[in-house]
Amino acid sequence: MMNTQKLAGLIQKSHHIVALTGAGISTAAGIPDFRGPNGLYVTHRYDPEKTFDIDWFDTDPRIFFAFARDFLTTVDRVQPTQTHVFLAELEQQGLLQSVITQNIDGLHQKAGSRNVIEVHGSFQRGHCRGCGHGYSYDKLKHKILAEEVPHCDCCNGVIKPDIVFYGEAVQGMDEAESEARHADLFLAIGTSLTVYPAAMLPQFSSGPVVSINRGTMGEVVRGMESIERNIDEVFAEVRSILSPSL
Ligand code: CNA
Ligand code: ZN
Repeated sequence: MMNTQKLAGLIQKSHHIVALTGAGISTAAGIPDFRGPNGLYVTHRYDPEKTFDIDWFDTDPRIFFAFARDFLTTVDRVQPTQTHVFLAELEQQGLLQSVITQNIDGLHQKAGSRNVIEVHGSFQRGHCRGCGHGYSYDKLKHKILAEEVPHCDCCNGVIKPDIVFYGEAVQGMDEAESEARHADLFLAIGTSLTVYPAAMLPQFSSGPVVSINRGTMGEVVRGMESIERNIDEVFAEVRSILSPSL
């Protein structure tokens, strides 16, 4: 059975830790996930199948931008969790090489992580669906908050943030796969491992795979061990085992 003592031991002897994170790492910061007890699939505050579907976006973008206004306002005022900070510390110590994230909340960067592969994209930029004109975060955010649907200055087309919708190709997958193949320890944190192809990444790992996640998971990765507990509690324990003085 995997526990925090064993996990701390694995972290200590690894040099190329790779973390794959999902929405569960950010729930403690106040951002709802999809499939957790207060997730969007449960509360139906927004319907993820419509909100993040590219065909729905092109049919009626108001559904997505209602969510986006809410999300951007939330993200601006939330702070990274202890676990985001811990992963940034492991990177600074040279133990962790990269964070592959399915999240679009920017909290890894806010916590100080440098090598972040955002396979589902981010809000940091946007592009016009009509003419392809690029928009910076500030410009995009201003338009999202000011208009029901943000329109392009050049062609009046709809501007879409560069996040990956259902029906669109994921980003940085080659790099993510290569990182996974180099991993001597692969941590899947706060992800139900149900969204493909990101959910395939653990199986490429050269080292042990440990999932830190509560709740129902997708297809089991062969040989994966799990700690089914609260994420911040797990990493607070791991951190105090590794550096008892902190
Ligand atoms: P998911 O399918 O919602 O899974 C999250 C998992 O985390 C669930 O199994 C939860 O039970 C578990 N969980 C939540 N909180 C905790 C906690 N404190 N301790 C332990 N376990 C916990 O999310 P995935 O990321 O796997 O699904 C992929 C989608 C969700 C990605 O495309 C994300 O972009 C998308 N998403 C991202 C955000 C964000 O950026 N913060 C928010 C909501 C959804
Ligand atoms: Zn345009």
